[in-house]
Amino acid sequence: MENVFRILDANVNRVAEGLRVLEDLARFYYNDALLTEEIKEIRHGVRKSVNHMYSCFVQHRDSVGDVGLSVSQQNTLDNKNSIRELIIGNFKRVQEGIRVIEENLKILGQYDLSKTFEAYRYDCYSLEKNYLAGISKAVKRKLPDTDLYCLTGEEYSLGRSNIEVVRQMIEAGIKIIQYREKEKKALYKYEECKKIREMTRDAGVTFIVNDDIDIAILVDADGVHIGQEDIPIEEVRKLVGEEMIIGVSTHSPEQAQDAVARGADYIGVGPIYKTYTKKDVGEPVGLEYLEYVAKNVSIPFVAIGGIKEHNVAEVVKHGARCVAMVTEIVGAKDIAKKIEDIRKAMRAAREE
Ligand code: 3NM
Repeated sequence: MENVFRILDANVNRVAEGLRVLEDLARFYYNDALLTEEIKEIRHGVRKSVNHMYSCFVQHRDSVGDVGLSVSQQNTLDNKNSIRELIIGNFKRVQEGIRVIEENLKILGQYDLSKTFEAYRYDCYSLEKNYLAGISKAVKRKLPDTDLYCLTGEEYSLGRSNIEVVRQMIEAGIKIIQYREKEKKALYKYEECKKIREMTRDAGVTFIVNDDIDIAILVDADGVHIGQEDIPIEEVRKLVGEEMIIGVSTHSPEQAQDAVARGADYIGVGPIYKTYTKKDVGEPVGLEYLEYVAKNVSIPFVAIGGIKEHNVAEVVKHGARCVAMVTEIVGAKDIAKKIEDIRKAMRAAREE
């Protein structure tokens, strides 16, 4: 019977520590005050409800003599590859720990207290659901609410490297940048993305990698952008997890609805005008499709394809809050001035 206290002590600590991990992620990683408060309440509740047995717990504690310690230090089953896995792992630990407490309290004849823990376990099940939904919201928050989305294109960059062009984009205050290079070998793309990831992270700029899911994962990009003939969105999600942004190029209302239903975080809408930058893209879809998306699509969208300083006002007037450009920006002699002029034109169009 004495060792029941040892089991209770170990599990109360396990539960409270697991809850603390979850609480700190909610607080410092996701800045979610509501979740933080909910978890804290359960954690305090757990500690308080066994307070009357605390001295008994400590008396029976024998961490040095714990036969499970060396086993746990040797196995790698506990490795966590993502924050999502860390969250799920800790919820399981908490729920299992509570179950052990419930059962052992029954042995001690403390049925009412056992019921209290059963209620905590159910609270944790619904908390886990809310927590995971909260992560998806956090992903959306990483998509900046911004006017200009810039893409690289070294062959149009007047002899400047992608790194140099990205540096100038960041200096000009661009908040989202996509690395897009169709011709380079993987090694060079990887090296460039690694560098751009560093630069964008330092500047608080969202970084998206086109097509190469492996590179996006390896450099810890904020997102990946895929086309209609790439791996299906659900499969990409399995690879990148819940926290990475998935953007999808769409060219028709059907494709837009399909991308939303399958879990895209934002869509590209285009090509609005004729473009020679994307080699395999069809004829322009025009402003009509853009208007459709502005009225009917609830997730963020970005207009793209042949957009220039001289026609950006028209795009804004047809419902685009964010526009993406390749050649107009990377091909400008003075990138900062070009960005400033485009922004001026967009502001004027919005105010008209
Ligand atoms: N995607 P530029 S059009 C990368 O319609 C890309 O999905 C498009 O380049 C689409 O600004 C496009 O030089 C190229 O026209 C955009």
